Amino acid sequence: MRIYWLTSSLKLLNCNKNILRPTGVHRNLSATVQTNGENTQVTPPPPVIETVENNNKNPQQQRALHIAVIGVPNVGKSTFINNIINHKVCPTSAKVHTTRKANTAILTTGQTQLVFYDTPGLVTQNEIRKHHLEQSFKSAYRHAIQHADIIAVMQDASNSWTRKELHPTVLDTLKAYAQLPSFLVLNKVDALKSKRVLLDLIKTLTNDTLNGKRPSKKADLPSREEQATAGHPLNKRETSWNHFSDVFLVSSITGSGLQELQDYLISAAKPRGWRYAANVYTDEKPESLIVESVRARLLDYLPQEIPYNLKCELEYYNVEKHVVYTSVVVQCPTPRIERLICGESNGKLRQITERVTSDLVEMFGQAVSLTISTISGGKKKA
Ligand SMILES: Nc1nc2c(ncn2[C@@H]2O[C@H](COP(=O)(O)OP(=O)(O)OP(=O)(O)O)[C@@H](O)[C@H]2O)c(=O)[nH]1
Ligand SMILES: [Mg+2]
Repeated sequence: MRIYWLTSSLKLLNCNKNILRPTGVHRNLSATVQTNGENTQVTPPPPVIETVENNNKNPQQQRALHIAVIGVPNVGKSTFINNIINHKVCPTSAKVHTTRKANTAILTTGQTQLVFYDTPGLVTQNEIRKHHLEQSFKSAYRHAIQHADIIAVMQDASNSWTRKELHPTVLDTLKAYAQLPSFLVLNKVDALKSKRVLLDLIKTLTNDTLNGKRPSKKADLPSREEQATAGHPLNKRETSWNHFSDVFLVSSITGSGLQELQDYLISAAKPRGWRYAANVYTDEKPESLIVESVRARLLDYLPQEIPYNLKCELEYYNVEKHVVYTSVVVQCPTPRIERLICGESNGKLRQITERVTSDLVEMFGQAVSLTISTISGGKKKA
């Protein structure tokens, strides 16, 4: 098992700027404009990114690795993926449950294509019920893992309440897919006052299997009976995993440690044809990225549970002369909540709109004209 320390602060961002030219989300799908309930097909927008220079067009020489990134809500999975591919394709927010379905993010460099599956935070059935989450929450990460060659388990190293234990949902997932290799990513190390806790944390989470004496196959996992006779009471909750092949310490925000992780994944890639063209960063539809970006910023700007009860819908989407024109409607359950979103003289809504617009400009690499309107009790307010 290897551990990767923080040695390469911000290297990734600098390095990738050379590999990937200024970019946006590639889309070759025909856009659908919805106006007054009618669907009109419009010409697909031109690709908005420059093609990454790729000298390796021969599929025989291509390599690829598909990585499922899993972890409990808010550990930084989406931020990590955006920064490791050096491109914003996954909406993020400071609140939990920002990602609601599996998103794909792609990095193609040299001969290798890395495909990351961003997943919703792992939740129990009880949490799904309690927070009115869609059942797709569970199926989304299953879908991601089923398509993955390797699992990245992300843990928030800065959270002193949760960092010492792998959540039961994470362990259940690892057990269910024990045939897949996995590695541990301790994220948010920038937020730690002292890095001294990290070594203990690694020992705890890996069950001190750093000395290389760990079993590597599912068949090697001890049975419940063996655990009991080995002095592990059956009712003792498991909180660690013996089978991580590596541990990485990263800060997805500063980029620290991401270059090593990228190199590791590139070296683990298998000889295999690429699933996506070299100039594609996501297979997500732009319409869906727009709605998810609005939703993510509403989570940031509105207090407590309020944003979770809002419904966002795309009203219009079109690309003309390299400008994305789009509008999103936010359905509010009550006029009071609508007033809260709009703020005095619509100041808050304007702020949210500006913030989402700059997110979308970053995503698409194109000018964006966005309108967000609110609706409550059937009355619309732009
Ligand atoms: N300090 C610090 N904050 C981070 C880091 N990575 C992510 N965050 C913050 O953590 C919060 C959650 O980030 P996300 O990327 O949305 O987390 P997530 O795991 O995708 O969350 P869900 O989609 O809700 O499961 C955001 O406020 C991020 O800015 C990091 O390395 N350091
Ligand atoms: Mg997320």
